[in-house]
Amino acid sequence: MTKEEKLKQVCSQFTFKGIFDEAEPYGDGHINDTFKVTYVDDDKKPTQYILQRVNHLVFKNTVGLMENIEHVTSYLSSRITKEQQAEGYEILTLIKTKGDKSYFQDDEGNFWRAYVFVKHATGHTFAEDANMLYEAGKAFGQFQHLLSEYPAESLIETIEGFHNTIWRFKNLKHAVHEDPLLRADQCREEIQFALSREEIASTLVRGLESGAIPLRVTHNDTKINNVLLDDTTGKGRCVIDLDTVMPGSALYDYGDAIRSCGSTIAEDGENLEDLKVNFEKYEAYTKGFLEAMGRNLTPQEMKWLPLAAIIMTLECGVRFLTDYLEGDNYFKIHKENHNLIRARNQFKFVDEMEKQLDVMTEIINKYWR
Ligand code: ADP
Ligand code: GN1
Ligand code: MG
Repeated sequence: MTKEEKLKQVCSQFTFKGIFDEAEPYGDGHINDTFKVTYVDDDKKPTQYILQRVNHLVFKNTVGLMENIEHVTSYLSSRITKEQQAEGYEILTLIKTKGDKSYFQDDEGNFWRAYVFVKHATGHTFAEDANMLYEAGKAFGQFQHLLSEYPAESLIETIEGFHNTIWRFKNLKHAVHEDPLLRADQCREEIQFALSREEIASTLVRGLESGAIPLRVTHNDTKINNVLLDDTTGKGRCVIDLDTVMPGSALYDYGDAIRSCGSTIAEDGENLEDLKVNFEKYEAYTKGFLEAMGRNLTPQEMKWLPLAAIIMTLECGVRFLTDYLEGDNYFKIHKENHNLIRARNQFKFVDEMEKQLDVMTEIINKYWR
């Protein structure tokens, strides 16, 4: 069976309307396999859908994960305000299978799911325009605000210890020790950079443990291409990639977003001398996020926002470096040493933010509400 025939067969399991026309790979996520599927009606009018093969090596309890998404999306749909809808903001919507389930498991054990395609909107991997980041911050802030009363204990942890930075460092040390591909010698400086910051990196995890910051329902993967922005108005249209929605910290979401959009170059850019904090983008995202979510945050959360940006960037660098040492099993790579390039980039960003912590704090203070 060709890939196209396989996709067509999978599509036939879902309640898509019309006749299958085509399926093509879509987006540049690092985890799942995503396809844009087109169906046509009798007049050849096309309707698009998103079809995804969930990465079940990453998400081991795929059934529990799909239950999380079902519950969270239906809750969000009941909470979204008329004003938000009027502004074009929408909730990601699952499309059921013909057997009325939210996923289809094929005979090779792969899990497939489908979503309504959000039209005329884009998830930007690198946003040039600061206003886009204001809109992205507002959308992620609104998302978290809408979930602020959701019972966190009813959600499963789709990846155990996902943002447990203490555990992430343990994994790095294990990978350095095992060094299965003899890659450690090539990145001694990066390993040292990370390990010298191990103590500070545990601040958020310890803060949750001690109750200094509250546990909330959070997105946990607030990379900037996980919010679709309207192609015409630039406004936030839909928060996507809900696989990691689970109990977490608001600081994870803020910090991870700054990690992904607050630098002058892309996540895998190699010209590190050009990598600086882009304060215009930093401020735009912060303003949007705090306008939507600031009222919910405690003083301790507000205080730790800039530190969270540093910690989440460090954590991601540690994850890229660990994956590089282990043989690139987790993140999709598109060139040689891709994960090492990404790790170096994240660590340079950490270094820059450490030098700019005072300026970042001043910006937070401007929007403290
Ligand atoms: P991954 O976990 O691999 O990042 P995502 O769920 O983020 O997977 O999807 C990958 C990409 O597919 C996104 O960055 C976005 O460009 C696109 N995408 C996902 N869902 C939709 C949707 N409902 N409508 C339009 N585009 C989507
Ligand atoms: C992955 O799935 P995607 O591409 O949106 C990863 C994030 C990382 C990010 C780095 C489930 O995000 O945690 O921060 O790559 N998602 C998962 O680009 O591990
Ligand atoms: Mg994604």
